Amino acid sequence: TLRPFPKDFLWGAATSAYQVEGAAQLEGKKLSQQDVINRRPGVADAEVASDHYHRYKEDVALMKELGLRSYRFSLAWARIFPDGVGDPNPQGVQFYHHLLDELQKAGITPIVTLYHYDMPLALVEKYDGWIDRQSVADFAYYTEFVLREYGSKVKYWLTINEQSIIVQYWTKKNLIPEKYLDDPQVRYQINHHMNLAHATACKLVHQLVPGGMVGAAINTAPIYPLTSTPCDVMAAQNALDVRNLFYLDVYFKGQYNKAAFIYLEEMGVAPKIEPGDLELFREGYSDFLALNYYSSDCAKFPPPDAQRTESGVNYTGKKGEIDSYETMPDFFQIVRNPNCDTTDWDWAIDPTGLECLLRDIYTRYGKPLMITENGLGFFDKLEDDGTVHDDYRIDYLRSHIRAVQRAMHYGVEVLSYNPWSFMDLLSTENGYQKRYGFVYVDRGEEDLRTLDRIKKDSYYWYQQVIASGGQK
Ligand code: BGP
Repeated sequence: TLRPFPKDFLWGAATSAYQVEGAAQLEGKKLSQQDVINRRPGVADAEVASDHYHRYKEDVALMKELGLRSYRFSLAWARIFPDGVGDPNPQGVQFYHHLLDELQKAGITPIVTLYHYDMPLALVEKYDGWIDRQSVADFAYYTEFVLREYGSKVKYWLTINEQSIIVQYWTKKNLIPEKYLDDPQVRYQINHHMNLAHATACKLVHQLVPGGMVGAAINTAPIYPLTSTPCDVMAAQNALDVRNLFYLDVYFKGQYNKAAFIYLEEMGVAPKIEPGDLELFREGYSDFLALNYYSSDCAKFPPPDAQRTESGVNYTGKKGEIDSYETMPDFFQIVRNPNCDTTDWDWAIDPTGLECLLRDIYTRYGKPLMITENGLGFFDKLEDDGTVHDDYRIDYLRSHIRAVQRAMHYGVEVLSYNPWSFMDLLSTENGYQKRYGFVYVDRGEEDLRTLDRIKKDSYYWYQQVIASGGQK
């Protein structure tokens, strides 16, 4: 039998600012990069999202009733500093105080992300955002203010959400200005600036928040060789270095993964490193790693003529749409895992992969881990009687919770589990068609939406899970 979860385990749930708040241009907030993305027709925008900005009290009451011990959310930089730097926006600053106070009254531990894809538009217009090294100093300015303001209310800080996404989906996620899309080095330079920003924020947390703990939130997946041929095994090792350790070695060893860096240099895309950068990496060490886990990957050795390609995105929710995954010439090609079922959006469902990943990362770096995203996107159906029967989501989460428990049984230190997402929110590619929440948000058609909150079956199930300490 598996050892039970510790009594103080933080059972939580997650969201991010632009995906739930709405109020994109209200009460002093100015636009962020996310607010101006040209979303495909029919996909909701961030203007209203789930209207959490106005309904946070109701939402925190629902969290309390659910029994949450932690809540992972992000601050909207452009709500606090509408122009990215300069004068703070008092109403925006107050909003997060109110939210944090409400959470505190409900006995819920906040886990706060500083940056979740939403660069203030002012900085994108001024110098193209993360492409310019000035972004590191501006992020530090924002971070220092935030830590002085909320440091006494927040112990757990997450720096940057999923910086690898920019590198792996460079044309797809609308995060790089168009004029740079053909320059492959830019993606690695942005990533380097994010590493510097991350390290600076870690240092600041250590300086300004007594007892504070800080880490990055990264999307990582275990990478299996497609077959047991030595060249596929080699390709899986190459992919591990480039897709995972290239990020994690910076957080925990203060250096770039050697194999990945040499390969990128040979490709002519390695980032420019200035004197002192690597020292900063080492000074800005992480206390833990936050993992966003949805699925696992498979790798094979690419054919000799293969070109560099980014990963595909399934936009429709019709299984089987994705046939292109990231390819690195002469190094690896990511392919579909023939042994795993997938979600409607072609994401492999693999709870065992989560256990593998947790054990592997903990063995490598020996630092505590937390899960800050994990969940199943689905076309949920609101029944006429106001219920949502999402047993598929319950199955998904139950098997992943068991994987976390198994990893902990074998010695991995996991602090917290925060499924994506607490409530339905603006999915990055599919708006409200692809839902993840325990709480359904009625977005209806434009003029029909009530924005009512409706508890899904998974809400009642997770309530039992938490109440029973993870035994259900
Ligand atoms: C992660 C992001 C989240 C969230 C999630 C689900 O990469 O950190 O912001 O959106 O993925 O992705 P999607 O909305 O595309 O289904």
